[in-house]
Amino acid sequence: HVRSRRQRQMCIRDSHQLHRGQQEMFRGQLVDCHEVPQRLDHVIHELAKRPVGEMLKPPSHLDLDAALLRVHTSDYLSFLSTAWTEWVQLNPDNANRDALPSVWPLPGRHAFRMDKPPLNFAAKLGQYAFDAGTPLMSGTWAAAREGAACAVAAAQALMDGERATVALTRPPGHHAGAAYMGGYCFLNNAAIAAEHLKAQGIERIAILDIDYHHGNGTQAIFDERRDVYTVSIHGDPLTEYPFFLGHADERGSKEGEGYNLNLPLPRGTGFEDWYANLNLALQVVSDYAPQALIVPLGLDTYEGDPISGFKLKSENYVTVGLALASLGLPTLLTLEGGYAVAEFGVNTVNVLEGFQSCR
Ligand code: SP5
Ligand code: ZN
Repeated sequence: HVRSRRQRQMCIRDSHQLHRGQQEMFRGQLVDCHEVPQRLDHVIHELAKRPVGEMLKPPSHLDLDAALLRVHTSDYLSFLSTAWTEWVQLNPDNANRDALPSVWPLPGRHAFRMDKPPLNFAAKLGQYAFDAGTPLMSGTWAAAREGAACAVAAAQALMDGERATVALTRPPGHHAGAAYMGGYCFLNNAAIAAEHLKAQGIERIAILDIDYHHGNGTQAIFDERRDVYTVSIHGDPLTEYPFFLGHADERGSKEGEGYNLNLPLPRGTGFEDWYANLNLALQVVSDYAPQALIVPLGLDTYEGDPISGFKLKSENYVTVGLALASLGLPTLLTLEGGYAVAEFGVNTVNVLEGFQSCR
């Protein structure tokens, strides 16, 4: 069990720079990637000005493969580990192009054979990616692994008594499922952190996802579980990405029934309504009485976000951080979306400062 809390916060940073996609497919056009390395550079720059805790790198002795296998399937991990090599083997010119899928089996629909996994790499990409907006390039696997290592290290630091830890993850993770990538995500860092806590003996964990987009991967991973309560506040999937999951009537399945909560809100929602929903979510989390809280933190709820539709202002994020801290739980944050690049650092550190101001 988690030992005595220190009133400290620790940030763990990755070598995210290795992942830099060029373009993503959007409505028939390739457009410049929104999920760019400069995002995290702004956070690191802002943390240098307004430090909230130690900046550490994940230790090299972690058993990362074991941690990844608690969440992801071995066939998906082996796909990711060889994806770039296989992409270039398809055509040597691919060395200059990001890998994006262009054909999908629509799993769950009749007629498509899911029992004959294709050997062709372009088909494999479609088997493991749910959109064409998530470019995979030469450094993606290394960066995603390092990000996941940060999540594990942040979880371990909670076990060792930190009050709060932040895994400065890039690429993000909450759209990634046990066996799929998408939404700029490859490895589900929040789920990996949760499973590490579980493996260390923590019995009840709440995951409160406040990215603009529904945390479909995290919800799916814990759908049938009651030991990890998943909650997400997000743009209504009737109109907002990822569209095919995130409705209010999804309450969890089997053993997990009643242990998922979705709070979809209309595009255009401002801070007052959003914050009322945050407080509702916090009450639900508090009633569950978890031993730890994991927050997939997206800053794409910001009014200036180029691909999202909520209207939060920079100063609101201080209030958000304070509200998260008010639960008094050991808390781990992972970085998710947020595409107003210049403001991403300030908004992120506002959350962390708000959190720290809670006594
Ligand atoms: C982690 C995360 O926040 N993932 C979000 C993935 C959203 N992908 C779809 C984005 C659609 C981009 N729309 C571009 C509009 C340009 N005017
Ligand atoms: Zn998002």
